[in-house]
Amino acid sequence: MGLWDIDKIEYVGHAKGVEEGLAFHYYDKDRVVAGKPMKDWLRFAVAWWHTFNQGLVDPFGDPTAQRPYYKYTDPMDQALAKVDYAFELFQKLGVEFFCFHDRDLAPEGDTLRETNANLDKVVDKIEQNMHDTGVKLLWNTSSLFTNKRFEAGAGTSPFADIYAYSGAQLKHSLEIGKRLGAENYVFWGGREGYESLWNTEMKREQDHIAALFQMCVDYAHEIGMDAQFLIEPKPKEPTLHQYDYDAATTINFLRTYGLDKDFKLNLEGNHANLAMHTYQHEIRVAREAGFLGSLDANQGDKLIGWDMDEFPSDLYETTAVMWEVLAAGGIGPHGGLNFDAKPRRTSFTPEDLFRTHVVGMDSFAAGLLVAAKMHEDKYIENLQEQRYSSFDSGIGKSVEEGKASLASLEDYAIDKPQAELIAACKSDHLESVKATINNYLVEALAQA
Ligand code: XUL
Ligand code: CO
Repeated sequence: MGLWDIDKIEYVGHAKGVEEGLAFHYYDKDRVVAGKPMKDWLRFAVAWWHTFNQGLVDPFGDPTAQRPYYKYTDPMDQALAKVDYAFELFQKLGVEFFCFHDRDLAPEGDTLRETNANLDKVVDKIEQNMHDTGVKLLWNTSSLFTNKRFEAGAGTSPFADIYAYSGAQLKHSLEIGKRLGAENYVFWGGREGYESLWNTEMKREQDHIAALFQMCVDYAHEIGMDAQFLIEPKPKEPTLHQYDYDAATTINFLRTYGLDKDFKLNLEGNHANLAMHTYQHEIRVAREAGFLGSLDANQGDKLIGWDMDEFPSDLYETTAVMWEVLAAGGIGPHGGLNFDAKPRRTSFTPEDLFRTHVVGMDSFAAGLLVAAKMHEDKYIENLQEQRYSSFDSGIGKSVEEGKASLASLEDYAIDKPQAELIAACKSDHLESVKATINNYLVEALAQA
């Protein structure tokens, strides 16, 4: 049976009699939907930090996770053993990508030189496993927030030694990305922000981190690393206010510093909620501005204000996400769905790691099926076209063609009676739209 006491997860359709949670009912990887196999729309990835390292702690409690490799007590032995467990899990789930932070893989030494040497041993083993299995690296990243030296940030730290260390750490991380053929490279600035404006020079900090990003772009060109660079927005947690607050703020930052040609965004469901947005909102903003890069697949909870990193199970949300993805023709140039998610603290067995991925994969596969049916019928496209149709001719058309002025708008509107203006507004029957979306969910899944 291998290292994990579990069989390969198979697609069973609507078959009964399989153990619930350990088979796919919707994710049929080679099934063609909207012109592409499901696996190519979804490009699932396992997140090393949650799946292999997360002990299932919360701010009030000890870890509860039970993992087979805890029998290796030496940190380096355990780090190397995890590689075997990881690649077997990828294959048993049928996931073709993974993601990691440099510090997820190996323990730190006293100097960066020692730390890099530990890391390289594990990367050697990962490279061999990638070669043997065909599993690919969706993205890697650098943890510039875990170690206490980053207490006040990395690229925005007020301490030049920490800034220099961060650049040095990034350099090696980019080299690893190139070596492993990373499709993307992510920057998440969990400590790039402020706790108080009274001691913070906000613009100076942003100038510093923009310069660091530019150095990364330059170094990637120098070594021929062609991964798509991505920034992952999050408004807060752990830092009170993070500079990459949401998609719109981050796009503004990239344009301000001339980095917009080299970066796109990696958007996460729970981060969107912390910014008081929906996941769909963040994806729409990025998609329409040309910045959709990749997605961290997780969900939050209405009842709690933290980053819960729950595995996705909300079909309404996965449908909305996949509707946007289909509208974009794909997640991004090299994007995928990375499960930046962890089991609840009460789901602590090794088997729960499989169950959580299965629900996440099946929920996105179901969302894809529903959204594809909506696109096939052009349901939303027609609805939106109708809603804005007054801009297709007359005064509306003159606005869209850039031919309108305040004077021409005045000419048009000055003598219009109130009754005519009210008659120009049409009810959108929004509740019926929502009911129709519900019908799509029920019917598309029943037919799947
Ligand atoms: C934290 C988060 C990170 C990034 C990578 O909320 O999402 O795990 O995805 O650093
Ligand atoms: Co994330």
